[in-house]
Amino acid sequence: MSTADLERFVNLEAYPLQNVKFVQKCNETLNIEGALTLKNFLNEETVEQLVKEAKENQHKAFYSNSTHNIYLTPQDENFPEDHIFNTQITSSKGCITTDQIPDSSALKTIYKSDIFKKFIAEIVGEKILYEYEDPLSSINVHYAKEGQELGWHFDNSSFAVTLLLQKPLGGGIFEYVKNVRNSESGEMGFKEAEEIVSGRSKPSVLNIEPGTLVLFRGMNSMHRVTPTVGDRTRFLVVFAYNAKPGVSLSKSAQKTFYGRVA
Ligand SMILES: O=C(O)CCC(=O)C(=O)O
Ligand SMILES: [Fe+2]
Repeated sequence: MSTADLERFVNLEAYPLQNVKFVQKCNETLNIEGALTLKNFLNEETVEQLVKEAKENQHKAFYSNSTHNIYLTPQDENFPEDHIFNTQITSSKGCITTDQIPDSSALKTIYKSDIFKKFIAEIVGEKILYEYEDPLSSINVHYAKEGQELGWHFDNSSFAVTLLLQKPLGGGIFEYVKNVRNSESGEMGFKEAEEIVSGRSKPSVLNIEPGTLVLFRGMNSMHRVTPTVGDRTRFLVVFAYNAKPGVSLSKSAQKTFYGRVA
């Protein structure tokens, strides 16, 4: 695949994905800030087309409400009920899966592009990135209707790639605090996490517009998306990759996130 395929959708003039200096700058920003945002990564026509597709497929979305702790793990009775480890957070959203996105979609061209994958890999310090083996998990579109939100959490994967397609009238703000925990050393970050959840510590905010590409390290940076306000639904694409080939999302996670198993 050449740049010609990507050029139809991605602003390669502003963001030369194969330029060593540019990639290095992105890598530095991600490491320093914990997040990288590339505004107008998608061109306007592509955002419009993808919003249209997202609307056409919205009726297929699986809506879930869940309560979870910030670590997305089961409760642990070795900690008191009111300990931050056991504090229950609510999240609610709709989601469609890779197999529900048309093969002709720009999302599939970008996600599968060797140039794009290499760009992301270099920024996050992996050699090669692979698609998910199962037909559901590689590309998801999230829908957050009025009142829906993603509560404070850490991701299970070391990095996340997202594209905002439609911004709500109010709310839907991405807030984060860098390096609250250290999953490598096992530092859980209880004290800081408690201050964030209770609202005593103020998070950073990412300014994300439709067409912005976001890369963030969600495994150690605690983050949330505030409730959508107003009747324009938030549409957000998540691209998920693996550092190894042949990985599928666990069947239980598929059931929780998608309401079905591939
Ligand atoms: O909706 C977003 O902007 C972030 C999504 C997210 O944090 C997640 O899916 O884990
Ligand atoms: Fe997340």
